Amino acid sequence: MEERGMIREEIESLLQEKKQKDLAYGKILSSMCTYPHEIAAYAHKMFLESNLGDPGLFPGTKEMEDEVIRMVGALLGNENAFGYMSTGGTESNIQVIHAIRNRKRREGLSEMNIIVPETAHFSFDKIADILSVEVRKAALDEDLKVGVNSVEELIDDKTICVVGIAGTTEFGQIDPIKELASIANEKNIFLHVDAAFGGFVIPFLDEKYEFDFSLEGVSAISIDPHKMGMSTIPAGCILFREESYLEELAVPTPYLTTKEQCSLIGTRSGASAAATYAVLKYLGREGLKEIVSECMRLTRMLVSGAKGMGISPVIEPVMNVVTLSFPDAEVERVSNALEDKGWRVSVTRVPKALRLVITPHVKEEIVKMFLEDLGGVV
Ligand code: 0PR
Repeated sequence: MEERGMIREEIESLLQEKKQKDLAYGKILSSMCTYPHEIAAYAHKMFLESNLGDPGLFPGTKEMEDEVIRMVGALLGNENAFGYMSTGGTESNIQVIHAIRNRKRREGLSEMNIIVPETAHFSFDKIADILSVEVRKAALDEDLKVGVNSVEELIDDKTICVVGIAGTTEFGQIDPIKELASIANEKNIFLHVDAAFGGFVIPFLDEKYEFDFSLEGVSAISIDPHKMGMSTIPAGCILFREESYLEELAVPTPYLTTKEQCSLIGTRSGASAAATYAVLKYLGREGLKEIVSECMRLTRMLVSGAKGMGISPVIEPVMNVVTLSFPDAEVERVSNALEDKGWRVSVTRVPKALRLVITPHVKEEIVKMFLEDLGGVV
């Protein structure tokens, strides 16, 4: 830092310069995030100083957080779910496993494992490291859903949790949550559903999937307003069916306005709670459904354009994620050539494929332009 500050105009031009270096979302097809809705940005700015780490000072913001948890719980089959707004899917996943780990440790278990699909997000690798639980990866079936038999084979008397994914990061696939829920019920194991991406998509698809608290065996869900919920970053939600699991996370906070805290982080953005509250109230289920329907229309348009060039999807898209198959070495070449044309795309691990996420900033003209460039490249 310099000894003397700069004038405002200089700062503004520095900021402009940096902003120019960032990419606009327009040609980004690799991101699960998008522009926040205008009303979310408005609310975020209005509550910039609000800190949910000390909610007694910001009771209005706290009311909005509680209302978000109620609205999102209701969307996911249980308006009486218990939880809080996290910084996103990573924190939510960590805290769910943290809660069940604490419960089992109190009950005297020392070695523990959890079972996640091979497609699980890398936040579960962080969990293995931070929480010292073994993370076992279950094999997939041919549709890239977790194989229920593989999950069952991995379960032993040290298994404290099974994880299913409702909207996998790489393929947008939905695991057979109903089958996982019946295993969880039968064996009395905690089932966590990672719906960080899918939570704001699946309820609005034409096809109906059972994946939420309406299934008795589902004990917890992660869902992220900062992905398909059109909110600002950072906004995640962690939801438990039973309050007692949230209490496993409580730490006493003697000198604050509240007696205890359950979040992983201390100081916590009230701005993104306000943003989420505002955008969910503004759009309602109808507005969210419209957004998802348009993403799905463009997803189908993209897939049929690709098929017209002889390129097949790895799976018929279930959600707004498209993965296109190429011979192995060809994927890298295609993805590099597209990047040279200004697109941002990604490549999946296994099977290797070109991955495109059709988030709300992806408009019809963008899909048409992309298909033209894809045609040129292949
Ligand atoms: N669970 C699932 C199923 C996810 O897809 C993700 C993130 C997480 C958990 C973790 O969420 P947070 O990153 O909010 O903690 N999936 C995206 C991914 O890793 C996140 C992302 C978004 C990455 C935008 C890049 C990007 O530009 O691909």
